[in-house]
Amino acid sequence: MLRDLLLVLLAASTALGAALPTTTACITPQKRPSWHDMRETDKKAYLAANVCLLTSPQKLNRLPGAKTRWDELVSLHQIHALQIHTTGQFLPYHRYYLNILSFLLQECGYSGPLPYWDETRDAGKFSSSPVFDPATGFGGSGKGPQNCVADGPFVNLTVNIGPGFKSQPRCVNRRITNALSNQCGATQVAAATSGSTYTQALDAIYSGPHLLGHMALAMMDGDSITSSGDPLFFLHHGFMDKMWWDWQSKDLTKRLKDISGLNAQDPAVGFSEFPGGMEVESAMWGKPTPEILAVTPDPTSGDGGKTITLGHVMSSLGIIPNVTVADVMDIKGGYLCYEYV
Ligand SMILES: [Cu+2]
Repeated sequence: MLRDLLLVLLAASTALGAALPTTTACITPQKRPSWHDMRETDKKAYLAANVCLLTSPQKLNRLPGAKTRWDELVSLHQIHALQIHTTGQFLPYHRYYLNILSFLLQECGYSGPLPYWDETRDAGKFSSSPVFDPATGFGGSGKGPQNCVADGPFVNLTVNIGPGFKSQPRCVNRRITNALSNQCGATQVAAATSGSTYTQALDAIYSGPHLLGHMALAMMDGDSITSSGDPLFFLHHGFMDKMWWDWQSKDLTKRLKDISGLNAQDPAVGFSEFPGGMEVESAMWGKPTPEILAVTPDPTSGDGGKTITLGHVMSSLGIIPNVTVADVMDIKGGYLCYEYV
């Protein structure tokens, strides 16, 4: 009798617990368009908000070298660089990173969707893409010894984070190489999203369209640590995020939970695209300074070991709340609420 009563009480409390929402439901996903398909007014509003961040003062007072709000975003990438490249964190952290930009743009009055760049439409001929239009795009290939952008909205603007682990004022710079951009075509994208496991998709996206796109654009001196200084970075990474989602969408039941890899670089490997491991690679961009190390989060947070799990905690160091990998696995899961069109 007593046991039956306890079972009823237990069932009732479980039902109550289940009724409590843990996150808001995603009813109307925001539609993220390719740059090609955006209205001119929306393009201009997006670019203006980026310029606003590049020219607004920093707010956190704790990110080394950051002078502007934009610098804080770039600094986050610098601080996390050795945790989020050539590791299992690559795709989830950059998805979260896009969401941080989305939040920051709202501070500058832009609440529209983040655009991405469907690079397959411009593969092999990046420089003639509408993305680089001087009036309604990001401006074109840089000029002069520093490859500073010479037209478009980011002319004469300064980024104070980078190169590498330094913090020095630099112009927004890039150099487009059309021949490398043919690796971002539909065939290559299909190949990058054809694997059956997260590890396969991660490696193929990272070493394929992601890397070749970076090489074709050489944003911020082609620097792996701080290439997000060029606002164009987020259009390229929107495309990478879409690629991951397209891969996930082929088998959501399995792939919304499929995560694997390390949560920080293996020192013997470093960045997979460079030989020699971390020590040799540090000749290119230096090592994290004591100031950077002082604010670098523990890469094993939420994992309890060196392997990334769904419980892995990702940090924006106070720009927006920290989240777990589980929170960003589904772009329509509630914490995130968008789709690619
Ligand atoms: Cu990155």
